[in-house]
Amino acid sequence: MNRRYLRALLIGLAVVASFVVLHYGCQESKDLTAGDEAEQVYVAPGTYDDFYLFTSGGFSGQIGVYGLPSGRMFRVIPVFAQDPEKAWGYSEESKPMFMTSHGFIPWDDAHHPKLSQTDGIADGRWIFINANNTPRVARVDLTTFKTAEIIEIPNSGGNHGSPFLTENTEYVVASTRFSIPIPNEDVPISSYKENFKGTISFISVSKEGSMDVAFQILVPGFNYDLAHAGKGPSHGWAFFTSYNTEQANTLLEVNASQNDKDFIAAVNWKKAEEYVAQGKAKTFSTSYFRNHFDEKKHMGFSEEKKTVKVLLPEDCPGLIYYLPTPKSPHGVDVDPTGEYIAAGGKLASVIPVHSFSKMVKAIENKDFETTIDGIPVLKYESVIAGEVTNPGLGPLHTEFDGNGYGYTSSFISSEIVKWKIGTWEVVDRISAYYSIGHLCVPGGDTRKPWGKYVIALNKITKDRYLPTGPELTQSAQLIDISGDKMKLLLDFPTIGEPHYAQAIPSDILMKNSVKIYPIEENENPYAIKAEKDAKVVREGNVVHVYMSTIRTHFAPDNIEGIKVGDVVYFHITNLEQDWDIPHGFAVKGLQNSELLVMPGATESIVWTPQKEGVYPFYCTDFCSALHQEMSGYIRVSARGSNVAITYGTGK
Ligand code: RUQ
Ligand code: CUA
Repeated sequence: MNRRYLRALLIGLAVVASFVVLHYGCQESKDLTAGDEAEQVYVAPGTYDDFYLFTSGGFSGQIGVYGLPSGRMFRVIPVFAQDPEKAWGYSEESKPMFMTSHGFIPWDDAHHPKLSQTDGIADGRWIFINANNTPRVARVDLTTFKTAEIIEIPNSGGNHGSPFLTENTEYVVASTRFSIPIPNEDVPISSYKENFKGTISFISVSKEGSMDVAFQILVPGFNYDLAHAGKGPSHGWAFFTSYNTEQANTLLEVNASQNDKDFIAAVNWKKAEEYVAQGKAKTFSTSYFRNHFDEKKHMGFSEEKKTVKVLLPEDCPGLIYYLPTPKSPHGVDVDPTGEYIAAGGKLASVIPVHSFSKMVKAIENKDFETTIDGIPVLKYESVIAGEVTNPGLGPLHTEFDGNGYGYTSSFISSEIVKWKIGTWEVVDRISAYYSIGHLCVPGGDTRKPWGKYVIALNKITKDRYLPTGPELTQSAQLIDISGDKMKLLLDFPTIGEPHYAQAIPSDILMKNSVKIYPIEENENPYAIKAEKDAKVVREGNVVHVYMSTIRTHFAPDNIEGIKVGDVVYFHITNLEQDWDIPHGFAVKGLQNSELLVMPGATESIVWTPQKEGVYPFYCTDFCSALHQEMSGYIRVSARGSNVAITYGTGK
């Protein structure tokens, strides 16, 4: 057999083999998809072993992505905070994502990640998270792990009770933590009781994910803390805790802890939709921004909105009721059946659990204690299903396992308490290291929890890890809940302060992961599709550099004719069409961050050189064996010089 023949035979075999692989590969992924959908609907607790865990970064403003059960961190998704690693908030394309009615805001405090749902089950399309400080909600696309949209919430004093979702992601709900004058105006703080109000917002989410503030409800000036929407029979309702029903405006630790009971506000949002359709909403002028990132243009866009619809409870009977709830409640969590509504009364000695069906009956019977600003207050005895006694000190949040148990975090006694729905008895407890805030059971706030683990999200870790100066790490702890007794498996440090976290089986997300952006679909106005299109264009003081990257060079890599004080835009298109081959870009003295450009994407960054000389630039991502060779020079001449623009690679 001669050599050439052998080669042809081998190539032939390879073609057949790859066809077989491709063919059966496709076949298999088809079956997998169908299987996953079926499992997602009929899932039993404990079906899945591996999960993605999304933790809020708290004061870091980001989302952390971890694997479970390993506890290993995979990624930080930049959301409300600038991230120089990925140029998020530094690149020209991402800057619009940070626009608000207060201008460009490069930071926030992100608390509660929440996976999108279909039929009350996490579906893996998106994860939402709130900005607490300058009220906003972000939507992150889970095919790219990238922030896709950020909407500002008008008439809000702090967006803590957010972003909780209705069963089919019809709405993201949000409530204001701090009451303020609405519309905001210059009044004495001591006029709190007359002038300050709260709002509850319903943000609609379209099929494609785009958000809009559908309507708000103006409510008495309490502090609204957390929320959860109903599910199953209670679908159509949403529940919001409140504290400071005393309406104190100073020394809240004392003055807002007077009343034995505060309220859970129960909102009938289907009724609200009817009232809005009937034209019962008032139109308030305001200003808020909606920013979205266009995946084809690889650019963010920002639009300002000027009005919002507001419903007043006194005009809308049946819209909202108050459920008395002991004492300064924090979390409010709805069990998988949708019947029970558990509150975490920070200062309460029990966990009060309300019954949805009793609430409906109490409303029918007009079992009201009183009415506040048009909102009927139901009688506690008429709505309470049971109280979990001895729940630990400072109960905050509850998640469910789908097997009939609730798990409540108790901050002060630093433990997780497991209790039985229906009998309300505590059946197990486990210590957390230390000061647990939120906790997360995979799917633990949905109609079909996946169970298996509970993750404790802890604020304080003194004596647990190596010291790191005055501030120590926060941590998560992985606890097995598959047996009768909770068992600690693992603990691991987390970035930022983890408030809430959500977990989803890895199977659901993995198959949707985007690997590259097709270069032919790149619609960025500064993109170039081939090296031959690279160019440097001067327009007065402004210079646009249209540059490409591919292993392992830039085109162009030598640029001359730039002058001191020019405003130089580098528009970098990464021509790679291979998974996990980003290229970076950094130039000496750039008053900004690097760029890290994904395969097929375009990003831009601006530089104003201050001094003449020659400036190296290079790729920051170790992309191949010749990564160190991936570099170039820019010559910067004096302002008045007549060095012409020239550029090229390999000349
Ligand atoms: S809150 S514990 Cu936003 Cu409970 Cu953090
Ligand atoms: Cu491209 Cu290193």
